[in-house]
Amino acid sequence: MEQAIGTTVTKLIMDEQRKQPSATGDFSSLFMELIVSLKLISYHVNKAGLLNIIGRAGTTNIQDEEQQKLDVFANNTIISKMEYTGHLCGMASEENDAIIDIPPEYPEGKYVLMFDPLDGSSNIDVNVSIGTIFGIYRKVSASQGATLSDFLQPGSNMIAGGYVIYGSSTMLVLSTGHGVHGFTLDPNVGEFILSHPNIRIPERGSTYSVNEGNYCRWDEKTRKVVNYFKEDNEAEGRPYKSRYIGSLVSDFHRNLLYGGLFLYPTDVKNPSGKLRLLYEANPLAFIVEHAGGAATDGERRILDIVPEQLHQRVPLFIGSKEDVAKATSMLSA
Ligand code: AHM
Ligand code: MG
Repeated sequence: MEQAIGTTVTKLIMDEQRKQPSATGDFSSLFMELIVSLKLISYHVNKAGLLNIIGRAGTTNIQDEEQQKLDVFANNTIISKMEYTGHLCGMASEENDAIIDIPPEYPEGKYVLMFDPLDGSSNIDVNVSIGTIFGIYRKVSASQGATLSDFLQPGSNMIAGGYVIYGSSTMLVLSTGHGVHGFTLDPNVGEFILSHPNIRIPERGSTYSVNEGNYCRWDEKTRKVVNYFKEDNEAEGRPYKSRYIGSLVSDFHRNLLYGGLFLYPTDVKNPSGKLRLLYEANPLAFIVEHAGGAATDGERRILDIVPEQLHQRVPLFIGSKEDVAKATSMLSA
């Protein structure tokens, strides 16, 4: 269904639900609650400086309440807002070592939620845009409660994924498998309003994004890939521009809208890459593919990888289809 500018995210979710006659409304209801937690996080991120909640956990505020770091606040907000919905059988967060079970006083549901509550949180103190990344899957195990197998699903099983960027405005970018839509939070009405319907990433970009400070730690193939995009070849539209914020959601969001390649390859210090498969790579790969782009680990499609551990790291090459294909083919040559 074509969505008009001004549509709320609630309407889009309801429309998607009605397209599936067997839908019970559980997913819509789950998602509505997730949106509330994202709005709460946005509110706190925006007033972080004012409330003096930036900085270390363990300090006390004027009411003698314990202050929380923003990433702890974001994590607790999502867990406490989602655990009682009755739609989840468990959660996994970048901030928690183990699976987060649903407390026994609440009913369990048929979905699992995996999330990075506040990605790029080392940038909070310098006012750089940060984000929340999430993916929702169906429970696959038959047992009561969630088991590890419910979380170690390939990203291709995801039924909804996306992120929120807390930038000059707060934006939610979402896919339920039918295109990618961007919603901007209108702070006056407190609603995410459709501002970027049917986002498509350009087939090829003109920007590469990587922490080039790691150059000395890369292998020869990775260096060649980056050198390729920096090479002077006007006929082929190179060199590409270099843009690296160091905040994955921000770097990804820019490349999604303008095109380009983001890479966080392996290096001597990060032999498996730095970014997390479940909480970072998979949801962004889901978004980029539904927007016409691609994501690999330098060899395999990210969404095909069957995770072996909750906090598995993965090298990530993500963005415009042609740019990712070029990098991947150079790496596997
Ligand atoms: P985090 O999940 O602890 O915030 O770390 C992930 C962040 C990403 O936002 C960003 O792309 C990357 O780490 C930056 O790493 P580096 O500083 O090594 O370039
Ligand atoms: Mg992160």
